[in-house]
Amino acid sequence: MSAPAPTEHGLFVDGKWVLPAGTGRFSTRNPATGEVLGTFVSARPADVEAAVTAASKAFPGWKETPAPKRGEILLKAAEILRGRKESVARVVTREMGKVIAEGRGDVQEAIDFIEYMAGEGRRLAGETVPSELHHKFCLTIRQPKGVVACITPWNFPTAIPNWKIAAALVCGNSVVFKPASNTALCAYEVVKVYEDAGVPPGVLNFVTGAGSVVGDALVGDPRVRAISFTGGVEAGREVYVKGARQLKMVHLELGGKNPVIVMDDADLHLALEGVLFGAFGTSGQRCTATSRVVLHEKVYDEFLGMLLERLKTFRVGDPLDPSTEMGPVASADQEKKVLEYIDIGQKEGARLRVGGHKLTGGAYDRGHFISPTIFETRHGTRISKEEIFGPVLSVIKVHDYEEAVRVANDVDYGLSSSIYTRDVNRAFRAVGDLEAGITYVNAPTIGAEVQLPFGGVKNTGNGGREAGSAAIEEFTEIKTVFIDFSARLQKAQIDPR
Ligand code: UN1
Repeated sequence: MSAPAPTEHGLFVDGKWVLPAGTGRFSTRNPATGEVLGTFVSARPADVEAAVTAASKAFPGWKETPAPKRGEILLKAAEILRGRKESVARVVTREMGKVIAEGRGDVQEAIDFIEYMAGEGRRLAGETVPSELHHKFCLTIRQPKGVVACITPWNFPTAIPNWKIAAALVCGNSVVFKPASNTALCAYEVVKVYEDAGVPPGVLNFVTGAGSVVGDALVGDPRVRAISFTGGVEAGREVYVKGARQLKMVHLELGGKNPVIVMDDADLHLALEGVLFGAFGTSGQRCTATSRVVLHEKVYDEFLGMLLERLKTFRVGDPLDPSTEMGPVASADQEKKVLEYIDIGQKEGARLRVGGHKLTGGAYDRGHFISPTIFETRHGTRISKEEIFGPVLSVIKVHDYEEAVRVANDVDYGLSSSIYTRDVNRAFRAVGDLEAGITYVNAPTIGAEVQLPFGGVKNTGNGGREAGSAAIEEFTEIKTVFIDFSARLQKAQIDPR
């Protein structure tokens, strides 16, 4: 039986799906099987320009739409996505490779956030403060920024686009959405939800293609007033620099090298489950993934032994099979990069304890499967400091809490962090001491909830946060308003006190 031809998906511009003639096409593939899933347009700069024009035209009407009404459309989108949860989760798993429970989690995170943002339609609060003068009101209101670009990665192909799109929309912005190419089908599903929920034409536009062409054209278009980007550090830096030339607001969410500190008084069984989930969940391809265990010397041998023992029965395979614990990595490029890092680790003298190779034979041969990998290494090696974005965990021995914190902090990133300890004083100290945007106590580095701000310090970003209340900061301008009803000229700072 031959497979059905993959469906061709267009760009979504001004409320219409368009397949521009004369442009190239690209396809997405299942990283577990190699199956082609969909074909998409490699948009040209002119196509991006058309999308920005549509968004510019639609902006005034959307801005004038009462925010609670915008929220209602979002609520509808959340309902629609909930109805499609299983089918979209399967698209996530087939296109990106995370196991089906995590595929469902990805979609659930999207639903949660859209719902949360729908409620913002009835808040979007400013502040009212006293004036130093008589008969004068001082207040702030929140206004949309205008046309915003949402540029998103492949590792959370429904959640992260929605973190951006739902927040941007409820705040009254119009959006041009550019997803990672290898999860374009997931992105298409996201756009369909908003189309079906009744977002007016031009308010949400969708362009696909290479970052170097499509992303570049978007970032360079002077009509795009803000850019929200999640991805790698190098691409993020380019977006930041290019956006800066036009003084755009650029929001960056970049890498991580997230540590779990396991202290000598930790519940080791709890820590074991947390480290495994943090390191090998989503095949280690989360910005929040646990890529280092900073392990107290007193429990070093015992905990490492437990990790190695548990990995003997760890099931890597078909991500659609509910009993599978880890699927493939997301693409041939990822596979190459992760294997290169494994090679680097071995060359720099780290001790490979388990894994360290591509899985082959049978169904493995069709996909990009890498065995869960653990290195023992001293702090300072490249594998202990650089983001790998794959199922590779570095275990580092430390002498005491102070050294653990020093090691945990001595990297260029600062997204997530964690400590396992039963000592409440130490736990609270760690909350203050760990240089990261997120700290967990007795829980893994992954699993952030949407109603809280998400983001990090150092090279993880440029200071902003998304999700939670921070999402409103990201997508609005504050207007400060003075209303003088004294019917005379009053002079702040100058009138007699
Ligand atoms: C990411 O990897 O960029 O906290 C996002 C988590 C998820 C989101 C991760 N809720 O792991």
